[in-house]
Amino acid sequence: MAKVYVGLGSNLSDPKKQIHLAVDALANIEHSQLTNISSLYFSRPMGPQDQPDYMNAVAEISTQLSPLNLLDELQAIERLAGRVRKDNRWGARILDLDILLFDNEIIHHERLTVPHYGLELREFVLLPLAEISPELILPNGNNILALSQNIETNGLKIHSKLR
Ligand code: ROI
Repeated sequence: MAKVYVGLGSNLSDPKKQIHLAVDALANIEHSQLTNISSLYFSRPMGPQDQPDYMNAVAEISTQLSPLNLLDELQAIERLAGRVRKDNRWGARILDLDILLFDNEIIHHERLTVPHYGLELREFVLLPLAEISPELILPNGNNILALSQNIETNGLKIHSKLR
């Protein structure tokens, strides 16, 4: 079983509902278990500011799937939520599910880069991650708790519990 961390984000179509539905969908992925979930966080948009505020969370999953098979499952959940993948890398989205960490693996594939490139730069990833796994060490040796304590919080706040 691999221990995987998945980032959840939404800023369209009732973001709170989108994250709740996504958590239920994550709990139902085959050959996998949802083992932990952070609180639901309210966050300001990173990137263009002319888009709604976000809801973000981080889930911990144990899986027997390969990284690319898990990616397929996550993209299927995004599609079910109504997400259309187009050229809006920095724009608003109904649901974003990102593989942040996959055990201690370093993956460079055309479809998938792990650890996620934004992991150490994003308060809306580091703080939820530190909430559920403060002892976590990244493949490059960096410590999640220390990173989360040193990042600008940019108005990030806990909105509610998820489970
Ligand atoms: N900003 C926030 N606050 N949360 C996100 O999940 C998020 N996702 C993105 C970009 C557009 C970079 N900004 C974000 O993809």
